[in-house]
Amino acid sequence: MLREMMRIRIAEETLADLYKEQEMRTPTHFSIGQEAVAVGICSALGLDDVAYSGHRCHAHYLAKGGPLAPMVAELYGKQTGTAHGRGGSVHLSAPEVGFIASSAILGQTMAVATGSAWAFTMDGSRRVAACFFGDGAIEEGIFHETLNFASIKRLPVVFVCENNGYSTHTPLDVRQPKGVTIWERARCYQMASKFADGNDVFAVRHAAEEAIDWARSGRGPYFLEFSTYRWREHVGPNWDYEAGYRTKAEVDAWIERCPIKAATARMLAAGVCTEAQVERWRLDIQREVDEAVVAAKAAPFPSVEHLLDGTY
Ligand SMILES: Cc1ncc(C[n+]2csc(CCOP(=O)(O)OP(=O)(O)O)c2C)c(N)n1
Repeated sequence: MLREMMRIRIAEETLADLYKEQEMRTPTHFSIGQEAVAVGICSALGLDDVAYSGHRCHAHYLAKGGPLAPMVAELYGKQTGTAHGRGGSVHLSAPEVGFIASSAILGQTMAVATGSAWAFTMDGSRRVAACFFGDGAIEEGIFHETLNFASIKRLPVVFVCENNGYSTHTPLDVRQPKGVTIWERARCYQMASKFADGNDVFAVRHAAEEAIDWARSGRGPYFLEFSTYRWREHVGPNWDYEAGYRTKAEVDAWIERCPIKAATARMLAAGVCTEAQVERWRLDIQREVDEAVVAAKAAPFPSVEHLLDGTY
């Protein structure tokens, strides 16, 4: 899990640096700082289980096993990308590993994941669907319709809310009545729910195992809320200390609580890995990311003759 978090971080930081060259033309939502939720959940899912995401989807795609090179190529708009360069950063997909789709329409994939879970129930299979979304997505009507439907049908779907405190630049406490907590709201639909520290990959993993077992054993849906924090701007590669909607002290306090730093310290203290091993991982991952970038840059753009392929 630590290595996977490092892989996501290094991939995103490398892409954020390269974004300034303006060769990637897709709007890009980085999840630097939020890696523990993606890894804790996806490491507890089986290959046959499926996952869905929204606009901030790189970490979920990679953690579910989506291949790195086609993701990078997609960001460069190339034919070798996951959607042949037509989808960009917010439409990643790798069905072969169960990462079915991501969509920038807030809340949309909650319903689609629930549809997958319904199909699993009809087929009598024991597969589980998981769906990642932010705290902003719970303000869409589809959130309520979907939770209600999933609960009534007792579907094997795990809803994963990454509460990073903001919907674009608007904090949760001015969007919701005082005292509202997201995970408790799921209880309105008689749904099992839990809150945990989203910067502690082990806490996420424990919550994920409980929720996935619950759903797989036919007890119905499960709602998880994790507290976490986005370090960079809402969309784009930059730091946004000057944007005025949050203080530098707030951002810095969350950087101190880096999920990778915390997991590394814990594993070193427990003697289950060494600093040399972590450094070797870092170098190997950086090489993998650099190779994916070189391949993406060298790959062709989709050809004009195929421009309308996949258009209906
Ligand atoms: C239906 C819909 N309404 C509005 C938007 C514009 N929009 C894109 S991202 C975003 C904020 C989402 O916040 P959250 O769900 O908390 O996710 P985060 O960006 O924090 O990861 C909004 C309002 C959208 N994409 N879709």
